[in-house]
Amino acid sequence: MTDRAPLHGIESIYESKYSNEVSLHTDAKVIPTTHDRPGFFAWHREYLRIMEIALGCSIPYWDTTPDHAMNDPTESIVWSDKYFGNGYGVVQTGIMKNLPTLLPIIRNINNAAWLVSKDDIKMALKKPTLFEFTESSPCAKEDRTQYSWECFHKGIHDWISGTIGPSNTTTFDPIFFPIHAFIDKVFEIYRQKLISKGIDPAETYPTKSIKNHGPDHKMIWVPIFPDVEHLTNRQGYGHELAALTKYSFGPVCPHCMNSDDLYCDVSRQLCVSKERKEKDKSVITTIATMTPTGIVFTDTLEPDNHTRVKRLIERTGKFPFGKKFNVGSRDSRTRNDGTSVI
Ligand SMILES: [Cu+2]
Repeated sequence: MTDRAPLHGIESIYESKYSNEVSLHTDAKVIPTTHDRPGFFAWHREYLRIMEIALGCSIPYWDTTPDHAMNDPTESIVWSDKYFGNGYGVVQTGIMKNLPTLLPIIRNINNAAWLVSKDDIKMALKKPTLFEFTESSPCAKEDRTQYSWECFHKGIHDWISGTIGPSNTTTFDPIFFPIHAFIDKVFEIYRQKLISKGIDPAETYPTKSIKNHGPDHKMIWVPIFPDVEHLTNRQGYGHELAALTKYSFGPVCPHCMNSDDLYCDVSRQLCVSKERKEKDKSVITTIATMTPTGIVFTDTLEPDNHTRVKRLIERTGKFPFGKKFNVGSRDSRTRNDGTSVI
């Protein structure tokens, strides 16, 4: 059994291990059977488990609600050397820097969409049946009350943007895994809610509008791990798989896990992330220039804000990332300035 702990309190995530397991997600055959329908929850649940076996350690979950609760979530301590690293441009700080990934990790936080809030979670957990909880076709509409839990998750991808935005590159930013562990945690809360009402989630796997996502559809794993057992989607909703993971409680007032990086906003009864430190508000960027005498490297200290992304585009051109998730609503605090192509 793995014990998935919340992000706060865990200071190292992947250490030095990160390899091609990420391509399990990005394969063109895999994407249609793992997104936009109930198979999403089954496949991603098993994927987290495979990743944990490959890493030899458990993945913490990133509960985004303390960041959403800030006045300015872009200044959260998670965008610092202690956690995920810088939020704009190429990731050069934090526990995810210098990973041997095939694509650069690039971010452009807060341009679009949203981070999941406590209200979003409440809204998702109120869905009357698994069908409503998992049905994702209205994500492109503005009305958030119509959103499935999968829709809410798409907002996090698009809020961070860059490498994690499109499904064909998303896993190359390892922040993918703490996000998906959080999504899976809420899926588990919903599953337990059904069980407490005497409903078996595997038995009631949605069978309405489930093209490519049928209950007996076997999850696809490109053959990196030839021995991986191909569970069915229904098994992905079942007790046996769920029993392999346990989630610790997330941050709640008044103690907010006694974390140095959270505080309790008593009036709203919400744990809120603290701001990153001054030293984390800029990043040293090394630029290579060709000169007649050879390559010259110059170090510049750039503020970790949106201008860093603009300069990156000027220097290297737009990155050939695929299509982002199509979500209709956005947090009014996002920039929405059209640079979400990165
Ligand atoms: Cu995702």
